[in-house]
Amino acid sequence: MKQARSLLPLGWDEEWAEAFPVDAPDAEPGRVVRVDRGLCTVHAASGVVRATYGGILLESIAEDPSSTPCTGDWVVVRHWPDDVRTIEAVLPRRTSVTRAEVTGSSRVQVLAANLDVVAVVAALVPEPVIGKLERLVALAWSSRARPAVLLTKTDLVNDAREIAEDVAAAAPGTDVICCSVVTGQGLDELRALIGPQGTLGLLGPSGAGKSSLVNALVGADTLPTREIRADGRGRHTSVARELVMLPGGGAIVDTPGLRGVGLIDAEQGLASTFGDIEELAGACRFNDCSHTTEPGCAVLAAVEEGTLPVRRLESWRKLRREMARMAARTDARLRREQTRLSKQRTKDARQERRRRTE
Ligand SMILES: Nc1nc2c(ncn2[C@@H]2O[C@H](COP(=O)(O)OP(=O)(O)O)[C@@H](O)[C@H]2O)c(=O)[nH]1
Ligand SMILES: [Mg+2]
Ligand SMILES: [Zn+2]
Repeated sequence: MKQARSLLPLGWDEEWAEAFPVDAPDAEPGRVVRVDRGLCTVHAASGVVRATYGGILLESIAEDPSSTPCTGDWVVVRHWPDDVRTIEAVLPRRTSVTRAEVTGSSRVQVLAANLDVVAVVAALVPEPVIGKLERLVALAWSSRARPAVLLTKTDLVNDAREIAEDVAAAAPGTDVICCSVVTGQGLDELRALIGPQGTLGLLGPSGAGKSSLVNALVGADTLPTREIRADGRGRHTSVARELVMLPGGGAIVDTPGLRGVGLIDAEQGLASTFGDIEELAGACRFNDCSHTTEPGCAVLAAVEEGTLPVRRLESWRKLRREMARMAARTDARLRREQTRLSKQRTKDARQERRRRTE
């Protein structure tokens, strides 16, 4: 623990120290700051180092790609006599923001790990689309970190309160903070939310103001911000996810524009984001009520009474459909793999028989 004192502002604590699997003079803990194709920048106890993947780690990556180090991971760094550094292991993640890998695969990619707060960032101008926010809030919940919503650019609107109230109603149990890097509004509140040892992750489309927030909290221009297009949308550039340390402790991770975010494991997130609907569903007459046409449906009754906005029910349905699609894709992949294996076994058995009769 003593040698890791310099890691305290990055969130190192007793629990991490206990989870650290080795006790050797050439091994030390560190936190991954960024990853560039197999080469990690790690903030280790002894300073910032660059490290490649060690043999054991490569083996476990081959078995399970989600064990690839990502920004925010706590890792074991080994120092070799020739000054080479390798990452030998990734400590079990407390939280992780994941997305499904593109094009039909049901594998997940971990975008950032061990975030304490995951904030969905949306600009007040143009006015945020609640349905899109709800999706990202569900993703934030599914990370197991504390979710928050940051409504940026308050300096551009007369009254942010009404929008903030709509957002708060759509995201129960979530801190909603209105902020501006121009006036400084909300920045103290955000700083307090992170605390001296916490890590904040930012999720949201490009142009929302994420990099500007990082720069405002760091107090220097560390990340490039981009001029916005005339139509108000940000240009798409992919930015490396980088963990930036904050003065006074704590850290912040700016994830790039999350387009096509898949929802694996979002079931839990969905239940939290739509807690009101899940609760109503408990009062439906039928256990397997789909809340579409069934008699005695408490969800439909609430829509009828006007206590549940129909738009909210629609968002919930849309997310459910998306999750069902993802689950089906996972099943299809499993089936394909099973078919391939059983074909291989038949072939092996045939060869074995032939070999015996020869
Ligand atoms: N007026 C105003 N503009 C902002 C604010 N925050 C960011 N912007 C502008 O919005 C644009 C996108 O910001 P940026 O931080 O690059 O967004 P990112 O893509 O989410 O990282 C830039 O032109 C910023 O100057 C704010 O609080 N007020
Ligand atoms: Mg940016
Ligand atoms: Zn129902």
